[in-house]
Amino acid sequence: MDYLISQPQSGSFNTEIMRQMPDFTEIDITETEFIDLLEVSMMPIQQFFTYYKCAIMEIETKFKVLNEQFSLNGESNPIEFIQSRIKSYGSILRKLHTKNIPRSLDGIESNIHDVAGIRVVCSFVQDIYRLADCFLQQDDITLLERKDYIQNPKPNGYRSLHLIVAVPIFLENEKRLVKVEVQLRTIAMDFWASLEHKLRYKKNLPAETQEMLASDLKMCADESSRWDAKMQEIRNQIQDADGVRTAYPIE
Ligand code: 0O2
Repeated sequence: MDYLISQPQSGSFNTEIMRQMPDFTEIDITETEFIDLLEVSMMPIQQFFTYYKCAIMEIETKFKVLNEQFSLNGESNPIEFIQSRIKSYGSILRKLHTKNIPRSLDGIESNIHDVAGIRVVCSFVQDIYRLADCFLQQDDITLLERKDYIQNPKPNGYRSLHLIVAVPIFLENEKRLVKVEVQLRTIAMDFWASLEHKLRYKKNLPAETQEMLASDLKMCADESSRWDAKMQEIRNQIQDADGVRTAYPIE
């Protein structure tokens, strides 16, 4: 699923809901009544996804604020771009199936942590850790899980810092805590992950070709990791020369 602000898509999830609904053709109701019934049935699902959209807005704003604040210290903005997405119904259903989770809104809420996803892309690795620390210090953010695939890349070469957090959203009569997955990466990590993602979903390639491409991608991942380190080193030297370096150790 591409990271953009996107509406939940219709698809297999809707098909599943429709399958579980009574056969209205066998009930004596008008088309208008049918549409009304359908709207009422869909409402809890729409409401459910709206909470995630609101949580995305909250978190996106937090990163935009940090981006502005960093630039006040005479540094350039650390964030190159932010993307977000609501996980597609198909992708949610696949995860429910793989993890043997009940197909219900409760099942999704409790077990799928990346229904709402935000990707924060920076130029430099140190900015990722600095932003993550500033973000996690905010008293309305609860860290549920941290996976550091930068310090510990996946065997295929995937690198990113993942934070699963809970953020409150304030509604008319209630406050709800909503889970969001934040992925922080450099431009190089993002470039690599987009290409690798395409390979992952190419099922029609011969196994031999898949293996060869995976091995090439691993080499690119190692190379891009070296680039990130070198670019960071160069930036540190430039900042030292300008006297604006903010010492920030990478963990
Ligand atoms: P999509 O299409 O981005 O939604 P968990 O969520 O903890 O139960 P999971 O899903 O293994 O278990 O968590 P993990 O490994 O932290 O991965 C979550 C997301 O990170 C993935 O979501 C991808 O967006 C990204 N990701 C993780 N590993 C890789 C990888 O090897 N390559 C690429 N390109 N992206 C990766 P989804 O649901 O897989 O996909």
